[in-house]
Amino acid sequence: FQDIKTGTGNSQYSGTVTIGTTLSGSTYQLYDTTRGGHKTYNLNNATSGTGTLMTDTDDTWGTGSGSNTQTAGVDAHFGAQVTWDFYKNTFGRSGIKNDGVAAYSRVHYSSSYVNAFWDDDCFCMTYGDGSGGTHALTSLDVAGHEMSHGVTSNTAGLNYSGEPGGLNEATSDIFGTGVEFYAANSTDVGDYLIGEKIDINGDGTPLRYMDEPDKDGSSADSWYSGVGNLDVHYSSGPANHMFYLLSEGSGSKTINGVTYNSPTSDGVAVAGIGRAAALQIWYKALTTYMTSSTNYAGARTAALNAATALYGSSSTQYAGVGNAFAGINVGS
Ligand code: ASN
Ligand code: ZN
Ligand code: CA
Repeated sequence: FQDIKTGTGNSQYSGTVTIGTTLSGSTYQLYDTTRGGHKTYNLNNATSGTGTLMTDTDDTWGTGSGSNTQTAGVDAHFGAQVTWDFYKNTFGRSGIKNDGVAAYSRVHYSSSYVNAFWDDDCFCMTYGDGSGGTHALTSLDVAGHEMSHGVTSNTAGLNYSGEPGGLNEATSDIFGTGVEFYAANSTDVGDYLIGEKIDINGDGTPLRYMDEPDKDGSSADSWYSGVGNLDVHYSSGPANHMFYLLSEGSGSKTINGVTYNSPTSDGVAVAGIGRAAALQIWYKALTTYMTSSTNYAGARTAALNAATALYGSSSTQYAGVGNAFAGINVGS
């Protein structure tokens, strides 16, 4: 028989979490039938196929024998679960294709692989174990980032190069951050840093900073002609920066214990409209107004159109979009 269960997961990055599982016969599976049928598989260092569906005897995952193997599965399964809930409850979107069907996740890809990636072809998520196998790439903002690539593919379809590529990457950072804030548990309080838990630089610093992207030494803070020649993970900077300014405003601000100091390109102070409204505007811009070739100027128009549709053209939200884009040197 099959029975819907909620297991207990001892994760690496999100504390002790409740995860959707299934009891099949006398074996529990990482199979969440309440969220589109999401399953988490163990690749066991392979680089193709689906490996084996992760199973357990008592529905308490990540402790006892096999804990090292199970831990990454817990984080990946939880990441897909929170990402599903975030899109459903924030935007009314039911899965990556909005068809009620979940993707699946694969952990333990290759050996000490320092990346995670979404694949449109398998419609699946894959996670490496990280350098030395100690920091799997399974933190919540990374999971949300990667699965948001699937949402972008199935909506605006932003090309993965030039300015559209930067907007594609920023969209994943924006919604990955939305997922992290949405979780709001004791270990995922939410921040405007990307990958702060996976120690990808080996010195405890995050991968990216949305408040001031050039703090990573490579990302652009603001738009300039030629920004599209950067790697898409650096040309994302201006859009990440715009989203921070739109949400929180410029200058110094401490949120959940992290202090940010966000500049504007022209030195003119910008007021935030709040993260909730900023997320709604970016989602509507992505799903209604952007196309595969949208560049930074087009993103400004798309976001203004979204603000008009959601709040009206006389709204503080509409004005906020214009001000935030001005703060990254787009429009005026
Ligand atoms: N983790 C990377 C990303 O989502 C994978 C890639 O390069 N596409 O950007
Ligand atoms: Zn990405
Ligand atoms: Ca983060």
